[in-house]
Amino acid sequence: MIPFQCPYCGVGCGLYLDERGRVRGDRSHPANFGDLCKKPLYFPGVLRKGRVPRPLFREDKGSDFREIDWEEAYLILSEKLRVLSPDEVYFYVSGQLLTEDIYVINKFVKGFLKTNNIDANSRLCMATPATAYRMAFGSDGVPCTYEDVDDADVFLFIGSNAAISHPVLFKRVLKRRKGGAFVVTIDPVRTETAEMSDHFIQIRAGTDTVLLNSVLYVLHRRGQVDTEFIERYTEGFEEALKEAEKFPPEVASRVCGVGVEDILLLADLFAEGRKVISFWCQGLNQSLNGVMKNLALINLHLATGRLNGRGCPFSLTGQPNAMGGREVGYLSHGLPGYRDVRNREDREFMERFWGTSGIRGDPGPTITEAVDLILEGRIKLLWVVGTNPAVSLPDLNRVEEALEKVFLVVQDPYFNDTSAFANLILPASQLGEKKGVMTGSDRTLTLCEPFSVPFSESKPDWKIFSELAEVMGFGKAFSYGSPEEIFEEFKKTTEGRICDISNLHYSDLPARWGGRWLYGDLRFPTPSGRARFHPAVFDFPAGESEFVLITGRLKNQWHTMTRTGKSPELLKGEVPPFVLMNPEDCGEIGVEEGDRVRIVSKRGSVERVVRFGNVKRGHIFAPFGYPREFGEPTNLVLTGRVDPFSKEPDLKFEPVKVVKI
Ligand SMILES: Nc1nc2c(c(=O)[nH]1)N[C@H]1C(S)=C(S)[C@@H](COP(=O)(O)OP(=O)(O)OC[C@H]3O[C@@H](n4cnc5c(=O)[nH]c(N)nc54)[C@H](O)[C@@H]3O)O[C@H]1N2
Ligand SMILES: Nc1nc2c(c(=O)[nH]1)N[C@H]1C(S)=C(S)[C@@H](COP(=O)(O)OP(=O)(O)OC[C@H]3O[C@@H](n4cnc5c(=O)[nH]c(N)nc54)[C@H](O)[C@@H]3O)O[C@H]1N2
Ligand code: SF4
Ligand SMILES: [Mo]
Repeated sequence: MIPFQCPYCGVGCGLYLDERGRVRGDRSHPANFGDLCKKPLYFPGVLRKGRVPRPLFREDKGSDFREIDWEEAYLILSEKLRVLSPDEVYFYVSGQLLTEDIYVINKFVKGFLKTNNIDANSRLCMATPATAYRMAFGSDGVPCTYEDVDDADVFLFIGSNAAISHPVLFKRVLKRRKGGAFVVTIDPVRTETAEMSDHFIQIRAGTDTVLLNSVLYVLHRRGQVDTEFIERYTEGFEEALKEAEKFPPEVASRVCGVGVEDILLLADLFAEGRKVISFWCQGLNQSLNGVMKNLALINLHLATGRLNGRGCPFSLTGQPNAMGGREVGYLSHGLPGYRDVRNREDREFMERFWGTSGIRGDPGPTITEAVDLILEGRIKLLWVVGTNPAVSLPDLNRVEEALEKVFLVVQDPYFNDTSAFANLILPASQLGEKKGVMTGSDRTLTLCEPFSVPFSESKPDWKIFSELAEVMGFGKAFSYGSPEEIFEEFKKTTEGRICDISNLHYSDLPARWGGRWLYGDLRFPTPSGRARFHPAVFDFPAGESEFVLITGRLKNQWHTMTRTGKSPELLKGEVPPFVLMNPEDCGEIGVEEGDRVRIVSKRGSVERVVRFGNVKRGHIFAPFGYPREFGEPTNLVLTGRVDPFSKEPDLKFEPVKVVKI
């Protein structure tokens, strides 16, 4: 039995390969107790399909690639990195790498190249909840764990289609529902999750802050807030309430397009439920108003004392190791052990620890800012590891221009849409071919054992960076003999921190940091020791448009389909690229199911086949992950305006027109 964590969603299911090479759920794993969904079943079958066999290079993007060996690849890279200034290079990494991989890359970039020009695809995903958690509780990290599902009696899914995005966790909730728990879903689309809920609130996209403020208003008016909890453990309630008072139910009902009774019901559930868990994901995160949406929801938990044994605001992690990335600090401001480059003590600690100096104190640009800097000619080398920005970043016409312009290194197991723009393609080994850990949504670390030798000449990501570091003369700091040595080093950076894993060894995993409840004693790592309310300000341009385009996920496909898209079983029903539309909206513009339409924004347009669905009037829903092999990527249409606090792009609200072809 070879155990590993599922390479797909953040539920972090423990899996293993049986004697016949089939993927099974690990009964002893606390995230899934043997359960699993369909996607990983087909992983071994695509492990070796369409892989990059060896390093490929072309100086000039007009010419063909030539095969090179690793030695030449390292020489090319070390030469480039020597000639360019630290501000002229940029690294874009991923929540799908192993912790050991990201730790080494982060150390290489922030500690030794001495630049904070690094970001991760978490910028498009978890930057918002990481920001909101820190604002409210003083630290990032989900306060409760999956165990808390098993005795909760009210579940809220807001901006989350967990039935397809986090299926095993959702099944755990459904089990509770059978036992009498009440499930509410809030979404502009009647999703799979909504279908299986007790109550569905079809909200107008972008307006959650108003709805949640209104619930706080009602709770307060009815005397249903937990005054004792507020006084003893929190601060800032009055200011938050003042903001909420702008939104009586009649007002909120109009702004959000929901019933007054929906708002009252939510208030009742928060007031009267025994234990209330709110799950949220990208419907709240990927929004211009994203951090405020998150805070408005956390405010409700604080106002009703819904923490620990009484509930939890539970941000669902998207990628399998985005939590590990947060522990390692891979965003442009982070350092290992939940440290921050802006904090001098944190920098000094890491400098001593790494035996280096000069870690920069200013966060680097985010990935969307880096695209601008490339176009301005200020970033000249971009190194992409484990993400596919040519499909997944917003405003793709602009991204394509930047990818054309920059010296592009793509480190990936597979050929993908981004490597089509590359100068240098580096074959990475993937999960199943390398050892290391990942951390799932509820802070559980799982050790992934390899079940195959690395494909062709591919190497684990940590090894590529360590070997380059040696060529560049960073020497001893990167002379790792195994991933375990890296883990042993990394874990020391967490000693005494909230994410302390310093006493865990590979042999102890799966295990979780932070205990069952991160704030079990209701003392919070804020200066005052109290959790903080924040006024959740609704600042969202209403804008006149024919339709609002929402983008999101497919049930059986993983993002840009480099693995799941190679499996015919998983493609069934998910191609050709489609758009979900309300039949009445279709009637008004003379479109039938099966018609082809063009979705047009200020920035670009894509062609899609119409499917009827229960989408709120005036909204349309399109999956985003299709690579060019299947049609035009959805993100050609998106503008990429960002939340001012988290700098996460809004990928869920694009004003568009729909034109019949
Ligand atoms: N099958 C599958 N599962 C996945 C992934 C995958 O690619 N495929 N990816 C993983 C990753 S990285 C992530 S981040 C997660 C994402 O998981 P989810 O966030 O659950 O997925 P999305 O489809 O992006 O968006 C969720 C819902 O938000 C709704 N929504 C849009 N705008 C609003 C709004 O303004 N308010 C509210 N209340 N709702 C809104 C959408 O209609 C959609 O139903 O999934 C993970 N799991
Ligand atoms: N419109 C719109 N856009 C979105 C979203 C949305 O909801 N709407 N969601 C956003 C979110 S939440 C996310 S998380 C992103 C996801 O967007 P991406 O990160 O671009 O999507 P993936 O297809 O998961 O890309 C992962 C890449 O890593 C490679 N890979 C897998 N394992 C390894 C490894 O071990 N090493 C290396 N080097 N490479 C590896 C895969 O082959 C693949 O090319 O998309 C974002 N973009
Ligand atoms: S629920 Fe998520 S982690 Fe679990 S098997 Fe499915 S994709 Fe993998
Ligand atoms: Mo994500």
